[in-house]
Amino acid sequence: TVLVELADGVLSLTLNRPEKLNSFNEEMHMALRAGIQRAHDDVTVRAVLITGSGRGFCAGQDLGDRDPRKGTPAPDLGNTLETFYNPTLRLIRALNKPVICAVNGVAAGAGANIAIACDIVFAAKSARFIQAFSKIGLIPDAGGTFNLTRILGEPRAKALTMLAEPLSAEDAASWGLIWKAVDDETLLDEALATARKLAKGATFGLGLTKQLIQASATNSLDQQLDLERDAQQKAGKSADYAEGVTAFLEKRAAEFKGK
Ligand code: LHQ
Repeated sequence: TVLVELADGVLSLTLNRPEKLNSFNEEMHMALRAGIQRAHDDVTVRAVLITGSGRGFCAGQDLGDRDPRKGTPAPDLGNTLETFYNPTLRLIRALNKPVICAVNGVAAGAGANIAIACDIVFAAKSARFIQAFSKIGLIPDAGGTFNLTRILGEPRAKALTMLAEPLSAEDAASWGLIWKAVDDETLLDEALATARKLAKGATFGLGLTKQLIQASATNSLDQQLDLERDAQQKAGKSADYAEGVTAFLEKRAAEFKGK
């Protein structure tokens, strides 16, 4: 349910249930999580690329997994989040390596919010982001209430989630919700080129940068200045910093090792 490929330091994870628009069943949840866990554990992985196969990126939870018409008791969705979605969200945010997302088609419900939780998001111009939850009586999960509100502010976060109207890739980019909307034909090449470039970069420093920016959500300026001091101290002792300065002085391209 998830295609996994490691090349040039980039671990590509392709959601692969195209006939269901890559909506999440339990197997796909566990496969995606295993992929991101591998990125944590494997030092040869220096960047991650998440995309979807077929015409969609991800339609959120597979709603065919449970059918209220069959009279089954209401499922415990809190448990579903705690067991399946929240660990994946936490793993993406905790990973000290850049996570690039290539949104190749519709991203709905938790599928939209997992995309938004990635570090650098490209979307095909034909892709749409739909906060579909309100249409079925649910709340925006997978970090949606946190990320949408921080990125867009309350007015847009509330309208997007309550109205569940599709947001085009170009609007998502102009609203600052994603990095770039690109032509459908070039999406994967551009996202992969970016992932490869980052994988060759000073990834130790990139991991610190990611954590600092995420920490700022709940910190004061004073707390961030303290964090910057401590992180720069670590970055300053890294082999990548020594190599970066040496390469600059020698007027050549740096060869970073990610440590
Ligand atoms: C699907 C799905 C799908 C199954 C398309 N499931 N089959 C929820 C509950 C539990 C715990 C915690 O969290 C959550 C979080 C959530 O993610 S809630 C939100 C769940 N997702 C949705 O409500 C989106 C449902 N899908 C749609 O609204 C549409 O399919 C979109 C707008 C995504 C795409 O529309 P179209 O491009 O017109 O495609 P389609 O509707 O024709 O879908 C293609 C096929 O994929 C179709 O199957 P079929 O056999 O008829 O060809 C759909 O039934 C299937 N599919 N989404 N979530």
